[in-house]
Amino acid sequence: MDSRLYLITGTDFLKNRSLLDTVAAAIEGGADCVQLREKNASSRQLLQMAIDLRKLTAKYNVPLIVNDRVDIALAADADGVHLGQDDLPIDIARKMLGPNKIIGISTHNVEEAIEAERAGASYIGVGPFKPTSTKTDTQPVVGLAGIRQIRQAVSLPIVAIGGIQQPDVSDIIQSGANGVAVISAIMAADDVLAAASGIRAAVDRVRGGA
Ligand code: 3NM
Repeated sequence: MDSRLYLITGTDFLKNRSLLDTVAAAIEGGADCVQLREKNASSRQLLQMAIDLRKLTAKYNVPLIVNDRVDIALAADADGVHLGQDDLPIDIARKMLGPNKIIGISTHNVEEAIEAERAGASYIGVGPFKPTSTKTDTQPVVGLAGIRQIRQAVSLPIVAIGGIQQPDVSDIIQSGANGVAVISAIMAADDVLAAASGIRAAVDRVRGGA
């Protein structure tokens, strides 16, 4: 699961536009993976959003990942789940989802990254890259040095996350991350398509043609 621009939803940031239109514009701009993450939604609301996003992402052939909720991922036939360190363990999620689904996990240091690889994660999130107000209970900032250390410790795809804006992207990819995950840089942008294509182009400039 080698994503270059991994979009995470955040309906709190939407300004008078729909989630589906916003995600579609981000995909048009170059997002190649979408994660449904809505901490304040009920199970029923999450399920509906997952079903709607499944239809949209299928049209673009982009994977859909559900944050935390293996049940919602299964019910909506999403491509996988993204787990936090306090969510279900990877081996249990794997049993529930079967061999072909994507399982990502948030990691914050070398030890967690090595354990994720041992447990069979498909990719790891590494963060927070910078301070962010989007998530309140973050771990200490990892910065470029943290990304480099984790890159040396594991061969899993790395998606950097946390406070990332377009000017950060080049250094992040040069430090060994495969891609970047963003919420506010895209969800809160005035021009979603332009924001996404700017970030995606910055990844592609370091990694080479997509
Ligand atoms: N996880 P934004 S930081 C969801 O460090 C999330 O694991 C993080 O939002 C981690 O792009 C974060 O708006 C928030 O900063 C990312």
